[in-house]
Parts: sequence; structure tokens; C-alpha cells
Amino acid sequence: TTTHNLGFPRIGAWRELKFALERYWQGAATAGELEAQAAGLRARHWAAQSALDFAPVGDFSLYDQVLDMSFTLGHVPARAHSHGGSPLDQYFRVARGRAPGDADCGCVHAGEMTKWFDTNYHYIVPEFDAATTFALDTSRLQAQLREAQDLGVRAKPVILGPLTYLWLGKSKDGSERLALLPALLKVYAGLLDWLASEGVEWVQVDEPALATSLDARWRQACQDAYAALQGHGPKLLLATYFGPLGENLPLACGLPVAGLHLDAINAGHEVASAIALLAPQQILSLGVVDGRNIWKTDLHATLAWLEPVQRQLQERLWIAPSCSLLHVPVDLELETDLAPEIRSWLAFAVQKLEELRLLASALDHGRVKVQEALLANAAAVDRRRASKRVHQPEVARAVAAITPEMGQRSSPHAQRLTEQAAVLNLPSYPTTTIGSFPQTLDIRQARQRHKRGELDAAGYRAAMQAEIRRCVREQEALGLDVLVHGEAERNDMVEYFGEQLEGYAFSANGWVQSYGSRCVKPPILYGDVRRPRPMTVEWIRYAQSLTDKPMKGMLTGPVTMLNWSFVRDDQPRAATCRQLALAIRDEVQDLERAGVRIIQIDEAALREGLPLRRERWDEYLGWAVESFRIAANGVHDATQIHTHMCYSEFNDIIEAIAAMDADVITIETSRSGLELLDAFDGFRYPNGIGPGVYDIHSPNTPSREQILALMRKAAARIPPAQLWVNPDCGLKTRRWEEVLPALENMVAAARTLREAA
Ligand code: THG
Ligand code: ZN
Repeated sequence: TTTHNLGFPRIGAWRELKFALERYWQGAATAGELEAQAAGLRARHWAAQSALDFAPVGDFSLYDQVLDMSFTLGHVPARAHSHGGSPLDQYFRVARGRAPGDADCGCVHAGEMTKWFDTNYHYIVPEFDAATTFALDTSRLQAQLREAQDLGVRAKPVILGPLTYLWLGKSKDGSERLALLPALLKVYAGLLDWLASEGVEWVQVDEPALATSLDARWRQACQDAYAALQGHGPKLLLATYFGPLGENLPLACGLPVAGLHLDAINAGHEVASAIALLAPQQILSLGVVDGRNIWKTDLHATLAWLEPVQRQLQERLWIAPSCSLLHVPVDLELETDLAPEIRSWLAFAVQKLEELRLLASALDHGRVKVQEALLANAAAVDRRRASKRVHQPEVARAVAAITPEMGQRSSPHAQRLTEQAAVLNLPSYPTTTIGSFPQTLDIRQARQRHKRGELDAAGYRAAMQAEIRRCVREQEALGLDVLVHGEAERNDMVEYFGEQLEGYAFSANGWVQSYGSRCVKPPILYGDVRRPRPMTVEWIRYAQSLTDKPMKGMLTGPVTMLNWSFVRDDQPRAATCRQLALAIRDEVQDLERAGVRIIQIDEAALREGLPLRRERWDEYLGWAVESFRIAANGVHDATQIHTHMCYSEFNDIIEAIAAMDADVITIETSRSGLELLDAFDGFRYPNGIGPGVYDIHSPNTPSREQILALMRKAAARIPPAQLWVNPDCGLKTRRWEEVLPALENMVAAARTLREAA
């Protein structure tokens, strides 16, 4: 049985790539130093995959694999060349709107970022127009392939397939993307021919778009694309992942490629059909180890269904993780502080590859060959299933006692608004921020010293209170209307709450790349969720004591807690979400009792949790919206509920968003030029809304005029009385020097709007 991997995490077990990138961007390291670090990581990652029959090459990226593909295809926005510089600088100019040494002239905007399918990873969106051309650039792949060959790696280059590449991109002028397919295919054919000339045997062509609902034109395009590529290059392994192929299964199995990879974790029920549909010489790669979660694979259960498949397919069977391991942390060996019981249930990337080796060994030589390892695995799986840590009868009782009334406010929004206006006394076009302010070096160092035991609880609290004071003072000086405490005390909006809830464990080093150099450490939700004590009340109460302006209480909503955690796989996600909703509801009510008049419950990740297949949307939105409402709606009419969402294409779920019934929603829009407000043409959103008018993911400062233009665009579609003025996301990744002038311009823009009104 051939073993292979679709992709390895590239950030490094110690986030070496993150630090190397940031040093380069700050001008503290040369391009040569960055490249050397990157090559070192690649070598280490191939060494970690040396037991496999094929290791991926080209899965490594300095920022994003989709942006890499854009460069390989010679499809780079013209503004990348605006300030000259090396190809590396042009690359970072598209990624971040800025290369080291560029002036803050605002003339280069970063490429739009959006979520990679239903994950928490963000890619840079390819920008198409009618004049788009392509030209092959093999330099990156060539360099990585040479390195791999020098190290004796059995290399299987990885590229993003033409269908998915087009599908992920956006037309900037309304022209039809699919019209570009013939030109694109010429370059793909050249790329494949070049790979063959390099002696490559197999190339992995990723087509995760096949796991989504495609219309007839896109399905036809897929057919045409692979027909056109037939005869070019090495053997193609068409890789699909993140879900079942559904009606695309016959299409995928009928393509003229040498092999197909199927995500058997999410599409196990399609394996038999795939075998029946594939031609007798085609190989079938099965993703049998979950690349999206951190639980140990149940090896016995997997072998029980895989053994007959192996007997049937023999050498035509390959096995792999379900998808790239980009979405899991690198190595469980680094987690020395986890409770040993919980640790024994887990597998990170390195451990998952070992599971794969064991499975292949058992398939090829019989289970007895790896008996000891299989017994240890079975013991761990059984212990997890029976663990007392996982099941809390009290939580089950509380979930069973949920009533429909718990999801309802007492009055409709219009009536609530009157009561809220009387209490809050806000101007028109009220200004606010999303919640976080810069996480300064001081904050991070205080947190580290506290973690290491060098700073006691009182000292830590004093340090965080000093940051909150600074944050409140700055916001008052800026003249913002609704203040926040700045979240100095939070490492991450999900991890912070996970750390305070029962049912959650957290790793010390379980980093997963979110975008570019930025990582998150998803907490591990292993058991029933309970809130033992208030989580945020003291901080918010303190912040409110410093100002007469309304202070927003900031919480993370249940759906986002769910979507950004590694969640248990032993009960439906909906059930886990309801448990989270009850815990957040308790916190909301405690904040209200403490006198907090505005409470923001972020559902940054609501949209990305949407199933890839349309037919499953209603089910998800049903329980997701219900969970939010349970969390949010236990308050009096006079309490104003806000929510926030990131990177959201709302057009198709606007009604579900309205059904959340938050009094105010702030949304991320600025990178797409408010294009997202198209949703409001056909649907009259009834409540308050703050379209983000300052792109916080770029280091550039928006001018007052740019912000005004965006607000006027918004006001043309949404009644101004409903509009709020705010950045498009939290400010934790920015520096104070960047934030202050940007917010100053934002407040000035709001004043101009009020005067004009
Ligand atoms: N938390 C989680 N997921 C997210 C976000 C988040 N996904 C979407 C969006 N926000 C991604 N944005 C970011 C922004 C900043 C960082 C990570 C993701 C970040 N991370 C620190 C870093 O990489 O240096 C590490 C965090 C820390 O210091 O603890 O800044 O907000 N879960
Ligand atoms: Zn956001």
C-alpha cells in the first residue's frame, strides 16, 4: 500500500517561519536569511515525512499557496510592480500591500483575503478581468524540487488545479472567469510538461472545488480542463478533500487522470461507488486519517473497513491523511503540559503520519506485524470513549431544559432601539471599534512572565489594568462613541474563553497557520462544556469605571467557539454548540447584571462553518442561528446586543444573519470595496449595521476621504439611521502608531457625515 501526504504544516513546530518573515518585513533580516530559514524548514519537514512513499513538494509557501500558484501562472496584479523590487518584494506587496522599504503611500492595496473552503485558513484571492493573461513561471517549484531531489526525497509536486484556481478567484470587471480557461490550460499544460521533463513521476493536482456544489458550466469546465491536459506531463493524482463529492463523484471518477484522492473521513460512504466508477488502471488514494482534527485515529475501526478495500484494489490503493496537514499542529511531542490522559487521545501532524505508516504496515503484512502499536491505540481510543472527564450529567440536563423562549428577545428590534437610544444617547453615525487594540510587546511579555511564574496574579492584573487605562484614554481622546476595553488580557478570542470553560484543554504549542505569519492555537474541546465562573465581568466592570461613555462587553459567540476549536467527534456539532450557547448566555446575563449596556457577541466564524454543499446549509444555519440566539437573547430590551463577522460573503445567507436579530452587526468589507453590500439591494436588513471602512489587515492608513467614500457608498444602500462607523475587524495585529491616525481619520469622517446630514 502506497503512503503519501497531501501537505505538511509549513510554519514550523516553533513558528520559525513566522519569526523569519516578520524579521524580513521589519528590515531586520535579508532575503537570503529568509530563504535559508525556509529551506531549513523544508528539509526538516521532508525528514519528518521520510517513512512515506511520496512526500509533497511545493506545498511549502512563504505566505499562501494560492498566491504561489498565481505567481507560477504568471498572474500577478500590475500594482505588484509599482515600486520595482525583487520578485520576493512583489510577492509580499500583493500579500500585504507593502514590501520592506515601500513608503506608506497607500497606492498598493493588498490582495483580498478570504477563507479557504470551510477552514480557518485564509488565501489571497486571484483577481481576474477580461484582459487577464498567464505566463508560466516555474522558478519556485524548480527550486523546491531541486532541494528535494538533493535530499533524496521521493517527490510528488503539489499544484492547485485549474478548476479550483479559477473558482477561487474573483472577476474584478464582471467578466466571465470561465472564459479564461483555454488560456489558463495552455499554461497548465506547459507546467505539466515541464514537471515531466524534470523526471517527476506523479503530480498532485488539488481540486477541492469538486467537494462543493458546482453548476453545470463549472462541471463542464472541469471535464474540458482535464480532457485538454490529457497526455501532458507526469501521472496526475487528482486530490479532492473537505467533503463528499456528491453529484460530482461520477465526473471526478471519469476524468482522464491516473488517480483520484477521496476524503474518506468525510466521504467514506462514497468509496464503494468510486471503486466501481474508476477504470481498472486508475489508483484510488483514500484519506483515512483526519487532517482537520487532532484525535487519534481508531486504527482497528479503520482497518476493519480498509482491509477489504485493500484486498480488492491491491497496489491500486494509496492511503494518506484526508487533506493537507496544514490545518493541524506539527508535533504532539512538544506538549509536555497537557494532562496525560487527554494527551493520550491526540495525534498532531507527525503522529498522524506514523498512524498512516502503521495502517500501511498492517494492510501489507497483517495486523500482527504491528500488534503492540494497535493495542496501545485501541486502549487510548477506549479510554477516551469511557472517560468521566467527557460526560457531565448536569450539562445534559441544562441542554434538555432549553426552551424556545430562551432564544427570543421580549420585543422586536424597533421597540428595543427606542429604549436603547434613551439609555445610550449616541449621535448619528456612531463610531466604535471591533474590540481588540494592539497587543503590544509589553502585553505579550507580561503574559509570558505570568505563564512562567515570574509575575504573580496581582502583578499581571495590574499590568493589564494599566493597558486598559491606556486604551480607554486613547479612545476618549479620539472621540469614539462606544468604547471597548481593548482585550489586553486575551491571547485569542477563542483560546481565552476555552481556557476558562470546563470541557476544554489547550496546548502549549499547537499552532496552526491562519494567514501569512499569523497563527492561532485552537483549544481542544473534548468534553461537556460548563462555565464554572464569570469570565470577563471583572475586566469590563473595571473598564466601564474609567469612562462615562458606554463600554462594550466583548464575548465570543458559540458558533465561533465551535468552528475555531478542535471539537469532539463523539457527538453532533450542533449538540456541542448548544452547550457553548448556554455557557455564553450565563456570561451575557452576568455582564448585564454588572451594568454593562452594550454586549458584543462575535460570530466571526459563522459563515465559514457553512457546509460546502448547499443542500446542507439549512440544517447548519438552523442550529447555528438558534445557538447564537440562546446565547444573546436572555437580556432586557434596553441592553444592546452587537455581533461581528469576518470575511463574509453574506449575499446568500443574509436572511439567516437577520434572523440572529442582533441590534447591531459589524462586518468585514473593506478589502472588497463594500462589494458585499450587494446583499442589501434585494433584502432590507432591519437592524443596525457597521460596514468595516478601515482594512485592518493592511499596514496602510486609510484617509478620511477614503473612509468617507466607503460610508457614502454604504449610505446609498442602507438607511443612514442604521449605519455605524467602524474598522472592519479587531486591531490586535496593528501597532498603536498605525491605529491612532487611522481611527482619527475614521472619527473625522463620521463627523463630516453628521454635519452633512
Ligand atoms: N482567532 C482565531 N481565529 C481567527 C481569528 C482570531 N481566524 C480569523 C482571524 N481572526 C484571523 N486573524 C488572526 C489575526 C491575528 C492573529 C491570528 C489570526 C495573531 N496571532 C498571533 C500571532 O500569530 O502572532 C498569535 C496569537 C497569540 O499571540 O496568542 O495575531 O482572532 N482563533
Ligand atoms: Zn473580523
